[in-house]
Amino acid sequence: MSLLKAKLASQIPDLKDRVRNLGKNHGSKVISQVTVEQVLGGMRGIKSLICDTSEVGLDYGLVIRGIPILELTDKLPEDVLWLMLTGELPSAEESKDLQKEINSRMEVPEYIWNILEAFPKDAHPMNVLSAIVIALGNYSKFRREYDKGLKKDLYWEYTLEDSLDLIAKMPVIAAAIYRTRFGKGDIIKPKKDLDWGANYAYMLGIEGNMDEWYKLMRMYMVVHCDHESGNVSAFTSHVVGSALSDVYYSLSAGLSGLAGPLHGLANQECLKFVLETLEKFGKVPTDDELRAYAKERLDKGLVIPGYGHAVLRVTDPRFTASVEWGKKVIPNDDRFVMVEKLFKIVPDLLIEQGKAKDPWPNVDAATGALLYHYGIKEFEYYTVIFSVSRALGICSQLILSRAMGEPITRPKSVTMHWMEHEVNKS
Ligand code: HAX
Repeated sequence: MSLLKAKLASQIPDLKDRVRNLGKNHGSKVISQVTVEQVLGGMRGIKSLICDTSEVGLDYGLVIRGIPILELTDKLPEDVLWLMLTGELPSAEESKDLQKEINSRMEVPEYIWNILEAFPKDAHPMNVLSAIVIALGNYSKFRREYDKGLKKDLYWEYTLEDSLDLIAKMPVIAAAIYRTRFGKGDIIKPKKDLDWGANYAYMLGIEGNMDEWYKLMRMYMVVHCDHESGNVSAFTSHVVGSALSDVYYSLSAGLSGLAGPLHGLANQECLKFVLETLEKFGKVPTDDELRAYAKERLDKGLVIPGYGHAVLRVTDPRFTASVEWGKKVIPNDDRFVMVEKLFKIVPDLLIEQGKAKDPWPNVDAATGALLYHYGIKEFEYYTVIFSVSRALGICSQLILSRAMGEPITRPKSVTMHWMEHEVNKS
């Protein structure tokens, strides 16, 4: 048994007890009320999900199991996976064991390469990724065992098995999508002696300062890995998983949500906006030029990608992590200079416009400039990199949800007529 599985097996009985006690002793306690505005406004702020892997404070951002994300940026992504699942960082031995476990599951079945080949050359990389994740589900151990009559107590074990299989294969598939889709040459196989994040960086086939590139990729994988469970991708995966669909179906559904421009696709939209601006001005524009250009965009009713957030009301610490990296390593790169200039200009413009509740940069505002510098210039690919990282959080949430024995998700909807009648009663 892997050390991670053994650790979870020792912790899960207590988690189950806590769930049972909460329901039994406090089941009718009110913890949140719902207003009409919240129903009309995308369910903002309604406390209706349990997620232990991480929490997001509106005035401090992402905290993973009690540790602010900026204190985790030099950790290995697999160590953060362990942290999300168990609540503790792993020892050196536990970390090595998890790495070994992941490395032993990286092989991708042959039929997946045929599916990859069959996609049209102009397919969006997220479209390809979502489809391939579903296709991998043919090997779901959870589904196979469920069909044989799996006991509920063991759901989490096979969800863990599927999750480790899928997490191991994500970078292999994602790198293959990059190389095939953008004519980069043959697919590169993983190296057995590299950690998960560095292996992904290696398989993309980038040349240059590999040590720095590996470090950047590990940091990227850590900062994008989770953002509690109400965001579109995690919530979608949770809902699909609650029907006992396997991890492959659940993650693929979540990634389809991540592919939306208001969510993870903002990652590509940000660099697109930066490149278009540089092209329009033929140089880094002055502050006044950039202010006028961004305002024109707002006046046309378009969003400024990388700014605003449904929960946060401060600069996203994940943006800060990328900017700190950029300041150290690529301070004079035009794309990075643009990121810093936008940070100086956009919040005031959004405040002046008075619509966005959060005028500050989010996770997506800076990473594109870093990836571009290291040679990943095809911005349509950026959300795939985000997805590889987000698989860590989404899978962790699914494993813990099964461990807690959560039931199928089924909120109540109401008709417009019911709502109008209800508000006019009082
Ligand atoms: N530029 C222009 N207008 C913006 C804006 C931005 N960056 N952010 C919010 N607004 C507008 C909204 O479009 C909305 O306008 P309408 O009333 O005309 O519809 C108004 O301000 C109120 O929106 P809000 O309540 O502040 O924001 P929401 O919670 O509804 O949405 C979003 C949050 C992140 C979707 C939003 O801020 C946005 O569209 N930002 C740009 C896209 C982006 O960067 N997305 C990535 C978010 C992080 C993430 O999930 N990454 O994966």
